Amino acid sequence: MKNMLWLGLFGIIGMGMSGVGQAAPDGAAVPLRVAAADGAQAAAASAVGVVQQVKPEEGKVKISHEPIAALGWPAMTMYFRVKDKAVLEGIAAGDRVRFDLEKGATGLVITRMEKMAK
Ligand SMILES: [Cu+2]
Repeated sequence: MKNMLWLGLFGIIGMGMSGVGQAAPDGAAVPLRVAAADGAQAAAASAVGVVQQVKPEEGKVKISHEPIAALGWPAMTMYFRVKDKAVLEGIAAGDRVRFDLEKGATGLVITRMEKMAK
């Protein structure tokens, strides 16, 4: 995994230096999200899942999420806390969502959530 990432970075740097490379014809040049770029931020991850239950008054949401590689988590159904209850506005059970996680003082919290096309 790590080796592949480094190879990828080398490839991008190489293209930049050659001055030739725009996007590769086959679309291989997917923009890398380099998490290390903002090292001051708490470790964060982005994930996708389906909302099972929303508890706005408790600031909690139950999500069946897909695997989260950045955390080494498999797919599972679990409760998350939200950093701010406003995150849950307009969110209902059955919604497919993309959400961002941030490591706070009391564990992981959801900082942002958006509905996806079903
Ligand atoms: Cu989980």
